Amino acid sequence: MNQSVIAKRSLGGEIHYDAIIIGAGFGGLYMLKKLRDELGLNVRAFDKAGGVGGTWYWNRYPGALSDSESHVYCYSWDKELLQDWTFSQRYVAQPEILRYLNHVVERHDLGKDIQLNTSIESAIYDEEEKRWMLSDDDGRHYSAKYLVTALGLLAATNVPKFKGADQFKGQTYHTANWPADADLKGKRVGVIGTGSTGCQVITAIAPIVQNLTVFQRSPQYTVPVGNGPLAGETVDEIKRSYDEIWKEVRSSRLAFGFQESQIPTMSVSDTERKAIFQRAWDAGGGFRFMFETFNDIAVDEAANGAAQDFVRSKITEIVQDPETARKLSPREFYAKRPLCDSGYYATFNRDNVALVDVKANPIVEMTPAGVRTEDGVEHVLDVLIFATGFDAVDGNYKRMNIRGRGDMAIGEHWQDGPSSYLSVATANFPNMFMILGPNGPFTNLPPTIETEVEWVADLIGYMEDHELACVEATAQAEQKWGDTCAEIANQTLFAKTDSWIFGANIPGKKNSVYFYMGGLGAFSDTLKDVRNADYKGFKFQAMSVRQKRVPHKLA
Ligand code: FAD
Ligand code: NA7
Repeated sequence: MNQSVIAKRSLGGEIHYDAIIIGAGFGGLYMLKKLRDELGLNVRAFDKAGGVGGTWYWNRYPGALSDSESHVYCYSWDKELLQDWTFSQRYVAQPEILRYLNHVVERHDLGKDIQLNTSIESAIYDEEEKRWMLSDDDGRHYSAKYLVTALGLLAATNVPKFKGADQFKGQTYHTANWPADADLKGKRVGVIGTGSTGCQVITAIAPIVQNLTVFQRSPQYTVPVGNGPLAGETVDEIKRSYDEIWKEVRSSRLAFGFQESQIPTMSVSDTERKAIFQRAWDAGGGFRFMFETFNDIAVDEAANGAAQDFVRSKITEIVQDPETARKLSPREFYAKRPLCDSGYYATFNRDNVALVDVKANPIVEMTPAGVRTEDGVEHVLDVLIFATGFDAVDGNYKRMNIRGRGDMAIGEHWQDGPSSYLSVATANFPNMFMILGPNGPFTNLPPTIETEVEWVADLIGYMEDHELACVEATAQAEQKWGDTCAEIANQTLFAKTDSWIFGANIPGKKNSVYFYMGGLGAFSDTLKDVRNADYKGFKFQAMSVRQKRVPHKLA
């Protein structure tokens, strides 16, 4: 932006916008498009990253892959792009998703309104001005009537603290902060963590490193991903059917683009059940295995047990060493985010891969040479990879100084666990709209992101049309939505299993409900109902005469 424009906009030292968006991933980019090009607002998006893409900018570790199928892991709103762009595989790897998002930015000329390498440190609501006042890590100040936080659900890294961490002389990398110059070829490498990311990185690097030590705290159920190029006819068929595909996706529970099963697991014979699991195993896909096979794996213990038994039988079949197979076999519910992989269990048949069960034999410290476990063994390493996941959902909110009405910090407002009204708003934080805020749908995420962005854009449009100064969720509406989310989540086995989905992966984090598990279709219906009922659960304030006379809106 040229200096004279900055000077013109800078009234009290800050640069004024109608709306500020934090985050330039799937959510922030679409929000920018909607607010700028459809509502005509003066908008700025910020990201601390050096490029756009969010998740796909940061997670550059070997093997990083979206396990949502590529034709539904994209935007649906640019119909021409759906026809023009062809993903190379059924599931696409990080570089291709990043290329796609960069292409969207270029195509819609979004870049000129995105400020990269800028971390927003604080966002404070000025009740008198009815504006958000923001500061970045360089001491610059901004203000906006609307604040949209698209901070990412899985974006605040979790780096567990180990005694002696600063003594380690080798390299340490977190998968979500992967350096461009990381070189693992021929190195002695350790990986802590066997979640989705751990499974991907372990499988990808095993063939190139000298030796790999996997520090596993919890074994995982994972099924083959079944990746590969899409046949030309399949691509043509998808492109022809996109209207129906999105309609189905948006009204489904999981938004993954497949028919969710209606059959209870125990309604078929043992033989038939195994055949259904086997077909799903052969076809690939973690969410498909859990939700396309039967309709009750996530809610019924016996059904869940059948799925567990099937995966455990595969581990025994694949892994040659019985002790390694035993360690790799989970015993708890199959009720974390369902994983899929490109040969994870078979990786443990390699001579250069060792598995350390750190539940039975915990890491006691990091040493200058590597990692020491309780049995006294020092695992000598050149590189230690943290595939230890994220402080999910509210992590990035707590890392910023966000203050709403009465100077209330968001951490204080969420001291009993994060909450929201419809995932997009929270009481006491007027004109702040969250994309993928707490208690949003647990789904393939781009369709949920689009649903939330479109709804928020409608609400902002409504406010502009009606000359409203601010909107805020009521505490009662928020409480009721939280109760609904808890009621649904508590019917699932996910609630009985420790993972990031319930905040159980971070020591000291409140184990509570972070998602609406009623599905995207039902969520969208609720959003429509709320809008049609004059935004019930929200309260509005009209603009004062002064606010009407001196709008901050600048050409
Ligand atoms: P993000 O892409 O996370 O973007 C948030 C941005 O906000 C980041 O760039 C961050 O730098 C920025 N930011 C945060 N705080 C600040 C601040 N204070 N100042 C400035 N900038 C800030 N989802 C699926 O549906 N299917 C998948 O297969 C899938 N695979 C995944 C694999 C991995 C390895 C990971 C980590 C996530 C995966 N996800 C998947 C989830 C993925 O995060 C979402 O699908 C989607 O990319 C989220 O987009 P977003 O815009 O909401 O957030
Ligand atoms: P996850 O699923 O949270 O996995 C993190 C892994 O790291 C998991 O195996 C953890 O074991 C392990 N972990 C975490 N802290 C420690 C410590 N202190 N010691 C040993 N092991 C530890 O994160 P991912 O990045 O794999 O995936 C998150 C989502 O991002 C994923 O679902 C995709 O949507 C993308 P635990 O299971 O807690 O015992």
